[in-house]
Amino acid sequence: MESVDTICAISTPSGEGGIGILRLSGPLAHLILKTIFRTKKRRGSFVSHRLYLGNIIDPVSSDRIDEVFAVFMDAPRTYTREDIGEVYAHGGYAVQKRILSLMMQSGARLAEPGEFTQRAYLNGRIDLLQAESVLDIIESETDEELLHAMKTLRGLLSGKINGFKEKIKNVLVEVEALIDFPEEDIDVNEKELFAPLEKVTKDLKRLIDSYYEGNAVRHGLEVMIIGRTNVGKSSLLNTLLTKEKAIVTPLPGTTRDMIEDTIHIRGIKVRIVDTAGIGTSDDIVEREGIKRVKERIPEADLILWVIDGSRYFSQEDADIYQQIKERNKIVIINKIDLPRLLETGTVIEMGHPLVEVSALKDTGIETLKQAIYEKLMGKKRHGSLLITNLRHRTMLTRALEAIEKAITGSKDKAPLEFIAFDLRESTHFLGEITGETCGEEILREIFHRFCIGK
Ligand SMILES: Nc1nc2c(ncn2[C@@H]2O[C@H](COP(=O)(O)OP(=O)(O)OP(=O)(O)O)[C@@H](O)[C@H]2O)c(=O)[nH]1
Ligand SMILES: [Mg+2]
Repeated sequence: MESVDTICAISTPSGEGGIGILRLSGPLAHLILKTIFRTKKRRGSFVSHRLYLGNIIDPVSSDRIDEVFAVFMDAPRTYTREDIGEVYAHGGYAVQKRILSLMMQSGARLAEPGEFTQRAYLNGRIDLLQAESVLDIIESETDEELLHAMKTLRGLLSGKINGFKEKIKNVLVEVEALIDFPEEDIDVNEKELFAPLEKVTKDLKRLIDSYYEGNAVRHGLEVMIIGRTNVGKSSLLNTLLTKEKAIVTPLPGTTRDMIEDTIHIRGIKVRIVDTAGIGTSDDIVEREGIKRVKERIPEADLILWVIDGSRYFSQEDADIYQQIKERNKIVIINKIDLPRLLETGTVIEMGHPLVEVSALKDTGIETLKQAIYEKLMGKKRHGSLLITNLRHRTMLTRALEAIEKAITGSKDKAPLEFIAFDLRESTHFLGEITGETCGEEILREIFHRFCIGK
């Protein structure tokens, strides 16, 4: 697809900075840059991919706007596969705005969000999966997220999906041959013919399953701190966050609303939620707080159940246990810096693991973090390729369903036309992930999530 116009944008974040980068892409990119960029010696001819020091000059008033570096990059060895011009200016707002408007006066149009990457995709330099991973890289907060986004950008996930597609297509070709030339009486062993699909099904399932971990890497998981009043829930939140986020007082019933913040544990984003102490209360606000906690318990990925080690196990603790016993949980005995009154035996039977901490003295917190990580991620370390995007999971699931239908059809001796249809469907869904068979609507939605200038 040929893009006709030339786009421009400021690619660095707005505000003051050391440098500000402006970009042009399209057939007029070099011409426009030459109109506004002057070096001492050189006029008109620049070697591709080489950095030149010079000035940005207003071609109408001859005003000197800024001293900059500029680079001309010839298509197709560029990000968009079009001619690209870039300017490294001083990072001030006025400077960048002025240069941008000179570019526009000289014939460029302001780029839409993600339009450079969209052109890279439309011109076949990257597929849709890779384009989306560019956004993931920009938005990565943890090393782990970045690692997975980079793997996708390198095309590893695309390779895997294309591999599935190839295998399905090979089967499809044979099925179509059988449909087209039934009279040839080709000697086929149907079992052998459909065998590769079983392996594709297995691999697809594994990839779909990786979404839980992938999603954890990408969006984080929710961990709720639960317990009766005054056991030190808010203190624990603060210690985990290493800041005084929640109010802590010696009075029971201090926390009423849910208070939450995010920490990173070994590359996983964990949203920790402190809650109102569960118990019987006459206070209407506290009762509402408790109601909300109970409603949210089923949504949490993990419960941290806090018990006060310096007090006896109470009926209230036992009641709370009833609420969370089916949940993924860690039992925490807090206040171990105080003399122990809690009978640990009772608690050990109630859950595993059991972690002893002092939120006040910051003891046992590393062990707790390790336990949180293991409880959330389990043994599930796919390590290799993960899917982190709901759109991808949906399409993979549809592709899987279509293949399973084809396999069932082959076993039930369904007409070959039906089987061919299902196989074609599955390759179509896989194609949507990489953008090969993707509608305008989806493209627009994806690229509009980008910032301008990327
Ligand atoms: N000695 C000791 N005191 C602690 C520890 N953790 C919390 N406390 C104290 O216990 C009291 C209650 O702490 P909070 O963190 O407010 O307890 P909470 O569970 O959030 O209480 P509510 O919000 O009322 O349900 C405060 O006086 C804390 O200083 C601990 O590990 N050791
Ligand atoms: Mg509290």
